[in-house]
Formats: sequence, structure tokens, C-alpha cells
Amino acid sequence: MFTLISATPSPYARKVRIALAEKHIPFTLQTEVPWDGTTKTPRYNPLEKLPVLILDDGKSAVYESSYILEWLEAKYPETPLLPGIDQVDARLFAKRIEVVVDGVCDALVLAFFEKMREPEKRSQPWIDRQMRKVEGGLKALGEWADQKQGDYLVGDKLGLADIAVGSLCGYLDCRWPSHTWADTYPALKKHWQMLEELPSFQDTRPSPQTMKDKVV
Ligand SMILES: N[C@@H](CCC(=O)N[C@@H](CS)C(=O)NCC(=O)O)C(=O)O
Repeated sequence: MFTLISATPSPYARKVRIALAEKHIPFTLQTEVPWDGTTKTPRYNPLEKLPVLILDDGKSAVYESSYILEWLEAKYPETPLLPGIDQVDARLFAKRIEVVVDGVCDALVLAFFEKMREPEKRSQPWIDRQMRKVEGGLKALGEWADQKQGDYLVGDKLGLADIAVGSLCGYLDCRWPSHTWADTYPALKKHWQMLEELPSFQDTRPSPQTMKDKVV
């Protein structure tokens, strides 16, 4: 059976957990704090980040959330999470949405740690730079949510784009509760609330973690 190294607030790990659930792939959940010295991520991922999907042999691993999703789609095409290869534009649009979501998550993580520095070491221009990316990405996602034709962002089934967007919104709600995204982008909020009703989302609700080690 696969093992997934995951963290409770991580939007990247949640994407993978939801994809595994939607594809009915059993796995053991190994929850860690990736920022602490106790994490096993460096044993499997040279980039020292989770999520990491450890394969049946207990040694080989797949890492980087977008690559894990691509790997799962290639190896377990049943319950597809992307439109078929004959629907090139829809497929690329779903991947584009994931790119924006991952970029927003990356910028949020960088801003989060910059804010943790002692005030005299903190760079406000750096935080502002990251938050511009966050606002730009959320604006694009808000527009796409507003323009969706049916229940889902791409096509007529739950897919990668919904999973990525829902994971980001859940992370914002958990780690950035004072951010105003839900008021600014009501269509995005509505889409997220619909997704949170699904069993695979209900089973993976994010929660904060406490870091023991000093990171910055
Ligand atoms: N691009 C990576 C980002 C993963 C990531 O940043 N994971 C965080 C936890 S949410 C992590 O493990 N950080 C530890 C570190 O950067 O040292 C992905 O999509 O998997």
C-alpha cells in the first residue's frame, strides 16, 4: 500500500489526498511537520518538501504535488481528474488553473515565513511582492469561478482544477482567516463551499500545526 507524507494545513498535500480518495486508491496517511527536524521528507525527496507519495516497496517515492497528480492520472486513469486527451484546450485550462493555485500557495508560504522574522529583519517589500502575486492569482481564480458554465470549473465532473482551488481556499480559511478573499470573490467562495460538502473534502479539512524548530 502507498504511504503519503502529509501535513494537516498543507494545500499541496490536500490536493493529493483528495485525488487519491476520488480515485479510490488506498493509502496510509503519515502526518508530519515538514519544517521540523523530525520530518522524513529528506529521505525521499531531495527538495525536502511534502507531499511525498511512498510506493509499495517503501523506498521509491513520487513528490511535487502537480507531478504526483500527473503520475496518478497516468497510472490510474480510472476516475479521470482531467478531460480526455482529445479535449486539449479543456485539459490545458485545468492545468493552467493548477499553475495559478500553486503559485498563490508558494507566495503565501513565502509571505507567511517572512512575517515570522523578527521585525528588524523582516522585509516589507518582499512581503508586498508575494502578496501582489496572491492578489493577482486570486483575481484570476475569482474570474474563472464567475465564468464557470456548470457545477465545475472545467467540464462536467469534479477535476484537478476544482481540487486545486478548493485546497487553496481551505488553506486560506485555515491559515489566513483575516484575508478578505471570500468577500471580494463571492463566486470563488460559493464554489469552495460546494466542494467542501463532498466526502473527499470533508475527510481532509485542514487544521493548523505548531512548528517546534526555528525556521527563519
Ligand atoms: N511545489 C511543492 C510545494 C510543496 C511545499 O512547499 N510543501 C511545504 C509544506 S506545505 C514543505 O514541505 N515545506 C518544507 C520546506 O520547504 O522545507 C509541491 O507542489 O508539492
